[in-house]
Amino acid sequence: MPQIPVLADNLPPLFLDLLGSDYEILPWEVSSQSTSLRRAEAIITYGHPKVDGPLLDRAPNVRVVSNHGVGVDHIDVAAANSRNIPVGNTPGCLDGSTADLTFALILATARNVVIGDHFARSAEFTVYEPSLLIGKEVNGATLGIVGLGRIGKQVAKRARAFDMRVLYHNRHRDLAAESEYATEYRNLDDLLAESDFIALNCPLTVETTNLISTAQFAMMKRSAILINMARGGVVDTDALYEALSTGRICGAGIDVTQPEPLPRNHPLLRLQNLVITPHLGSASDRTRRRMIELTIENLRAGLAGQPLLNRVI
Ligand code: 8YV
Repeated sequence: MPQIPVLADNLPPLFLDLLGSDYEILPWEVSSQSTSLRRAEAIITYGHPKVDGPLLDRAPNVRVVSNHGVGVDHIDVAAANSRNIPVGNTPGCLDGSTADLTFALILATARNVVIGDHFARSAEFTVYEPSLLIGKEVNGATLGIVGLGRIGKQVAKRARAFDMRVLYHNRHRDLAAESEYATEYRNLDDLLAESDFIALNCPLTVETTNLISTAQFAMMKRSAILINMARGGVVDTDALYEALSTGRICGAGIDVTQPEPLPRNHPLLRLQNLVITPHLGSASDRTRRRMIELTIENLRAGLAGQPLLNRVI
């Protein structure tokens, strides 16, 4: 059987192992002269390489785009659908892992874990001093979740174990989730005003781009801590810098940025009241394996002309 040519970028050894020998992996070369694109029968997006209409026009044989991950803001899904190319993603398997990291950032930011780690290793730590690095208490505080989808619900579940009061904002109220996760619906402004911690767990869409900007920071408590596990584009980066550097809010924990990564000399990276991780939401061993498996299942189904396990519409 000849190998099926698949365009993909930088797949790790585990991905290549699980793919097996049925596929020829073509390098991510997408210029107008690209032979990879002309030959490819499928595309795997690993990381967030851009796939748009013009790229698909240069790839006449592609039958499926299989995305490793849930967020598909780097793929023009409408352009793919209009060319009858299904786009698959991997929802479900990364909710727990991403919710875990949401909590890691809540705790790290509130309780000075990173700054405390640096201090505890430094030459300055010579005497224990009880008034050192007093943080914000997480248990018993109010958490506002923006985006009570699969991941948001897992965050709500963890928050209950921390005895937190949980508010949420969604495009639509979700009465079933309100009773299952003991959450209370708020419009966005009220959620921002009432919450001690605000966790962004929504997708990046036209509606959520720069959802949190200067006006929204102005509504938050001065003691508030913002957590962004969604996409960098949900928060206006300049407004975030302004809010953190002027003390408009107390702190932020962010896993994603706009742009990503930030330029290495970006002033946000010098702020002590920011904890930042390099887009690690789903980066845990079991989850990553399952994401790869689902990406391959979608790929196989698409190539066979069968319905994808998870198709993005
Ligand atoms: C992945 C993600 O890191 O699922 C998502 O939307 O952002 C992450 O889980 C990413 O998609 C890697 O390909």
